[in-house]
Amino acid sequence: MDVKAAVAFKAGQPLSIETVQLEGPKAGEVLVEMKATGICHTDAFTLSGDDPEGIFPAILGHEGAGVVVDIGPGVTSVQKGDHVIPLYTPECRQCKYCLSGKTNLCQAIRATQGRGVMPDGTSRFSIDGEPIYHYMGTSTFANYSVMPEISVAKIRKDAPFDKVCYIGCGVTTGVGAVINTAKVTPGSTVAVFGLGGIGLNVIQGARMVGADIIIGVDINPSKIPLATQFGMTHFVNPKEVSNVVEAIADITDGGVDYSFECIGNTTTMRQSLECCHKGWGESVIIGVAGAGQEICTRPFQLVTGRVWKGSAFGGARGRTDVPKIVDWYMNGKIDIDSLITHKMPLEDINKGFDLMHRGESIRTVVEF
Ligand code: NAD
Ligand code: AHE
Ligand code: ZN
Repeated sequence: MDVKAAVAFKAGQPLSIETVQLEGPKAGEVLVEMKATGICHTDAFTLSGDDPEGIFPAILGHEGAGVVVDIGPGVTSVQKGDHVIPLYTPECRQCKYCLSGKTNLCQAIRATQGRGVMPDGTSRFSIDGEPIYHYMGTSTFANYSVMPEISVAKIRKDAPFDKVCYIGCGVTTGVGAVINTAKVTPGSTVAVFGLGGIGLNVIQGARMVGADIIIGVDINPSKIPLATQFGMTHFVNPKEVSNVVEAIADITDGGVDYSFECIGNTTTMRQSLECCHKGWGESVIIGVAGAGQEICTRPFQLVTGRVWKGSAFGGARGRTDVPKIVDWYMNGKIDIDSLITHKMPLEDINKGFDLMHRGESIRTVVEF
């Protein structure tokens, strides 16, 4: 079938709206009619050429919501008409990783997903017979996309697509990092580096679990009002203090219990470790850094009890946890609406990237 997609032909170039041919779902796959997709900084990261796994031409996008309109042979967990959120972190419930109970990083299809193809090693997208690659197993910047059955979470039908698409990445990543990865406890002190689409969800997660002090760190002070609305109690602008780590230590009597890096900058990653309290503070790296970049600190920081860890998709097991987060939204436990600052049709998707780069949006949602 012919579908409409925003194609990334080359790193560093704007996306191009194209008619693309899409093959139907093969065994174990589903065809999803995309209703809405968010634009995450990771899409911009890959488009920039900084992603070691970036492949072109490709259809980016990994924060979608839609309806299953066809299923391939052997599909049992979803049927036509089901509403779903695509999962860039699948949940097969059978691989060593899923069965470990220790991680959400299902590896059942990770190798082919990273090469931009379906589990059988081929792409379903093409233009004039030339393959267009998938992205993160989801390719949500297309009005139809094919993905493995294990890469969709079935959700309730009354949830609005234009809001819950954000649960496909940003909401789950931020809230989940607090709950699943750090397991922040009531009364804790927390620092959040980067008050964008991820960091604000870390803040709402920290407030939800009862953190006492939530310090936001950002070079863009226009983020202050929304961050405060979501639970930030203190703000540190790195451009206005001589030492970010000391500024955080001053507010918290020596350092925070938990910090979260939501920027993807190796300097702020180091600060996020070193602003943690001696003996127990934990720093969670969420931000994604470019090819060849490395983090460093004095090993003494770890010897003296600080912990450095990372979080992908908020430690969430998608098929199990995503429907619950949709319920949290529908029951008013979490706010998504305030974070969706812009909406536009697919034709304008490059404007969404521009808004992000200028720091003027939190989340732009494309509606099909
Ligand atoms: P965003 O662009 O919405 O927000 C980034 C924020 O960081 C902005 O508010 C910006 O002003 C601020 N910032 C930039 N440089 C800064 C600096 N030097 N010091 C302080 N603040 C600075 O991006 P986002 O969508 O929130 O994504 C944030 C990061 O998280 C990206 O690296 C993205 O790739 C990554 N990410 C990771 C996961 C995961 O599962 N680990 C999931 C989603 C996104
Ligand atoms: N491809 C990059 C890494 C990108 C990355 O870390 N992706 C996150 C999700 S970001 C969503 O906005 C992730 O889940 N990583 C785990 C995984 O298996 O990809 C690189 O450096 O190669
Ligand atoms: Zn993302």
